[in-house]
Amino acid sequence: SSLDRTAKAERMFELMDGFLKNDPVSLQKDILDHVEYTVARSRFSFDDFEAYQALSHCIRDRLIERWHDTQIHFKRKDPKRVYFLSLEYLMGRSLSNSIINLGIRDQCADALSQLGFEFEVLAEQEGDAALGNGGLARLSACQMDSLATMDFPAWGYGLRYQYGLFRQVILDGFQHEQPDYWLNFGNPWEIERVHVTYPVKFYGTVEEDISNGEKYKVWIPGEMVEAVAYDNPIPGYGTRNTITLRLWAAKPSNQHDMEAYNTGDYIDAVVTRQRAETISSILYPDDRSHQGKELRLKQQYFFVSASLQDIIRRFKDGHKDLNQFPDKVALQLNDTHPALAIPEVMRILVDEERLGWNEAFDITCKIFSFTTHTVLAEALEKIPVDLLESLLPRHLQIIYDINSYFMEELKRRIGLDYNRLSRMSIVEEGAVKSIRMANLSIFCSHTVNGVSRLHSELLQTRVFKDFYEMWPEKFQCKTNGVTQRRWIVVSNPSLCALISKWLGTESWIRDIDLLMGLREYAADISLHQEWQMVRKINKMRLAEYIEATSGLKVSLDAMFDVQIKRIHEYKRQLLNIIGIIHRYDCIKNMAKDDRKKVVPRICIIGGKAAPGYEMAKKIIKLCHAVAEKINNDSDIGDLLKLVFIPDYNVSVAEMIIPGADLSQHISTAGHEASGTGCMKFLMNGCLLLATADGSTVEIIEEIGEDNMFLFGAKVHEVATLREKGSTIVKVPLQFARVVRMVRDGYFGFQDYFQSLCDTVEGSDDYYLLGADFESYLEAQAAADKAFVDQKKWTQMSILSTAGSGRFSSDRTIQDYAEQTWGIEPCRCPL
Ligand code: GLS
Repeated sequence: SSLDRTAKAERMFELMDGFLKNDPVSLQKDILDHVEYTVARSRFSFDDFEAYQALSHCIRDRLIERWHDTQIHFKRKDPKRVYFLSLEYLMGRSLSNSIINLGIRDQCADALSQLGFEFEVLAEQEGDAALGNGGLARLSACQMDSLATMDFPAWGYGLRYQYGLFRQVILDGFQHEQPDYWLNFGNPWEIERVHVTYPVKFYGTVEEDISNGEKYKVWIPGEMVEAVAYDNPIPGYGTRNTITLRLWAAKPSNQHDMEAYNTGDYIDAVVTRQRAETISSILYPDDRSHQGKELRLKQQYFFVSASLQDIIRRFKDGHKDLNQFPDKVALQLNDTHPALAIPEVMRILVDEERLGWNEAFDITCKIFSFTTHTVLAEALEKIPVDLLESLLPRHLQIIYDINSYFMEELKRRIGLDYNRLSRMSIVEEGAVKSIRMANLSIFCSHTVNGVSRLHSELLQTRVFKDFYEMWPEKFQCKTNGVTQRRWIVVSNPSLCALISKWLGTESWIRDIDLLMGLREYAADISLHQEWQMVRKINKMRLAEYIEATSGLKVSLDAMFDVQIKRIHEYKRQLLNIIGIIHRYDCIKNMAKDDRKKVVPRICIIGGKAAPGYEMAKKIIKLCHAVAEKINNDSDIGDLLKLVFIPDYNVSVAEMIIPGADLSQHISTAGHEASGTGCMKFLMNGCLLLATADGSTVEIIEEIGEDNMFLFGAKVHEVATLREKGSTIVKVPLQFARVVRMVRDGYFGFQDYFQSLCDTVEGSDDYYLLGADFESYLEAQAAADKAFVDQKKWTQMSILSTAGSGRFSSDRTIQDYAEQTWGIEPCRCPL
């Protein structure tokens, strides 16, 4: 009986001596226990890495307690839940973030120092969990933190890749990729759930059957793979709530293939089964193009199928009527990567649950919402029909059925406008017949959103115009945000303390709007002094890192000018490098006296190029070639340095961002859907040099144009500039001069750089580097001028942090919860 169960639970709790304690002595004991019993080292002799492992397990135990309580609480309350489906999560490190969210940072530091260890040193032992490419994947991680902190009943689902994003190694200035086998030393932040497994089917045929006089389809699969759950507890800050990020790993199915074993080919049979594991083995490193590869499609379906089985199992544990599904479940598609969930839900409802097609479709359309993260039509995912037909034959049929229903409805509304029908169709005819995953997602979701206001407008007026005109009410905007827990509290502890001191509270860590309170002190001299001191400490940390990685000594008085992000032509790292060459050229040609007026700069660039993206790789090489020249020119001295930071990742960002004075977000207007790096810099009081693209447009509204350095063509001007080309574009002579220097081999590798130069000259300058150059230089000059006036600069810096509240992922998640998912907080009692 339930009474017996309660009594038993109480007895067990007594035996356990209650929850784990967080005073330094208890923590020390637990750490030492883990040294001895988990890491299996002697408690009298263990190194930093072993201490990190033991500490992580000690923290993990505490996470698990809260996580269990949260899951039980959710189960008891049975609220509507949101399931966030994403193929990528860039979690970075977990240790610091966990202890901060658990609220035991100081106790841990004390416990460790008494054992003779330093917390910061141990935290450095942890590798990054890099299960994603860039902004999209880090956004998922930030949103998980906000979902937990704000007590929402949420689950994240994804893939547990064995190889994360490649490591970038630079040899002779060229990028080389090396595998990131991140699980080599174990991962204390996950819990393997050997009993939470589901079969996932592939290939085979579809047959028709008749039952009770009704025809229905049966998918006879040709291959079966097992999905095993790995749970990553995500702790909220200032709450007991700890939610689950469930990542799936592929394992050979336990269903024996008797045929193969009977024929005696045992070795072959085992080897074939083992191949199943490749499904979750590697993250695709290209965030730009989708090449229609079978393995990628397998990954997508594998994760979607396992997640949906899990979600439906949880729903059925307490509910019988599938018509209630939309009252209990919201499914969020993070880009089109998980869009196969749509035909999969239809397949389950129609083929397995035997619901009628219309009823099933009605349920489907009520549960899905879709976020798109791109502006570029060419980046939209398309799956070749041939591929889908062989891998998921039943899903292709369902997609065709959805499409014919869609086309009929369209014809009713717009008549026989064949051009429009073919533009909107889910099926693209052509040389390679394909499925347009975005069209499928829009038609079958109740809401579709962009990730900044500008992006959302572009979706309505350009990318998905036809759809918007048909269903304007579906379209929403959810401007991205980042979590202040990781991007201030974890990565910039000195600034965190300073903010709390001046606001007289730590509440801003959960209630970010309070940051606005800093505006009141923006001109206060004593805040200025403390602010500058904090900035200096962070610059010192960054300078040490630069010296350690590149051997270059840099002056703390120089302006640290940073551009860190994936290398893409549209992000225009090349514009930055051309600007640096121009600056170098100017200094070289200056009289001695004039040089005294030059503001010294340390230009810092970091980012990975997709392995097959040739131009991006050339940009990295050019950066190194230019750095080589400038940094070894004694005539220039400390006036200008260029550093490329290798292997950019989340933890490198955590160190760079707090130490940056200026950061560049200089994409050609209309190309960056949102950008989230700019928000992290803003929070940390770094000034932005930016184009009016993506979320910067909204940043301008918050902090005012005067507090940043804005330049470049606006979105509405870009098309005209491209169309009219040389008739209206004024490319300054300095630009041509710099490109000529590169072409003439001033930085070596003359032949290699020609094709790169071709991309920015004349009508081939698609991203308008030439057209924006003059205005870019003006913005740079304004930044130099402001930097000389440290009082002004500091005030701008304070106002940047003060105005960053709107860009917290807490605000984004609140908007999704209210406007898209219809979910409420469900707070676990303390
Ligand atoms: C991206 C966009 O390119 C970014 O502008 C955006 O900030 C991010 C998160 O919404 O999504 N889309 C993508 O495919 N990778 C990204 O980083």
